[in-house]
Amino acid sequence: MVKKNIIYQNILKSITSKEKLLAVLIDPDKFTVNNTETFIEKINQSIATHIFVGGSTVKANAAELLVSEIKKYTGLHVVLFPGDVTQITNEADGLLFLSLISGRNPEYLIGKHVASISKLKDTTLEVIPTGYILIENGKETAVQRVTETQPMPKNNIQNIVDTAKAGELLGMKLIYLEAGSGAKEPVNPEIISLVKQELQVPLIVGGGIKTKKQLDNAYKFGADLVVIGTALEEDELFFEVLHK
Ligand code: 1GP
Repeated sequence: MVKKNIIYQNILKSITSKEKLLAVLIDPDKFTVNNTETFIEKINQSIATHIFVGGSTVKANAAELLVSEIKKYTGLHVVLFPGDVTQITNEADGLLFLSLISGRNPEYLIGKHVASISKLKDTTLEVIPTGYILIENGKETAVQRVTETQPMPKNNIQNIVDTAKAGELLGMKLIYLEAGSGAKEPVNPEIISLVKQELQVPLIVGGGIKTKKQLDNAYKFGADLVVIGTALEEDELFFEVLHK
C-alpha cells in the first residue's frame, strides 16, 4: 500500500495556524454529473478547503465517475466519505476510513474495513482512520437506517465524550461528530465543546448545518473541520455567504 500523509499533515498545519477548514460533501446519488463544472467552480470560489464524496446509498461506480469528473475542475483535495466499500476509488486523494464507534454493529466497526482491503492493497489513496460518531437529532437519518445502529442520545454528553476519547486512544486520527445528513439541528455546541476539550486529534463536525451562523458556531465551539452537504445541494445561493 502506498502511504502518503499530505492531507492529514495539511489539516494539522491549518489547526496550528488557526485556520478553519470546510468540506463540501457531494453525494453521488443526489448529484447530476452534468452539473459538476459549475458546482465545482462555486466551491473553488468559496472558503471550502476540501471536497468529500460519498453517501449512504450510492450505486456502484457512481462515486468513481463523479470523482474523476470533479478532479478535472479543482485542485482541492477530494476525500472519500464512503457509506460502502463499492464507493472506494483510486481517483480520489484520500479516504476517511470510518469506523462507526457510536454503534455496535460489527460490520460498520470492522467488517466493511476487512472487506475493503483487497481494493486498498494497491491504492494511492491516503487512508485516514476516523472515529465516526452519530448523534441523535430528532429524526431518523440515512446512516441510522443503513447501518442499523442507534445514534447516541444527545443528553448523555459524557458518553459521547468517552466514545470520542476511546476512538482517539485506539489510534483514530480524526473524530467526526455527525448529526446525520439533512439533520433538523446540527450537533449541539456543548457537545462539540466538551468533546474538543478532551481530544488531541482534529475534530470534524457535520450534519444539518444550513446557515453561516451555524457554521461559525461549530468553529467557535471547537470544530476544526465542518462538513456541509444538503444545504448547498438544495440551494446553491448559500455559496454566496461562503465566498472567499
Ligand atoms: C452528512 O455530515 C454530513 O454525513 C453533512 O450533512 O448534508 O446535513 O450538510 P448535511
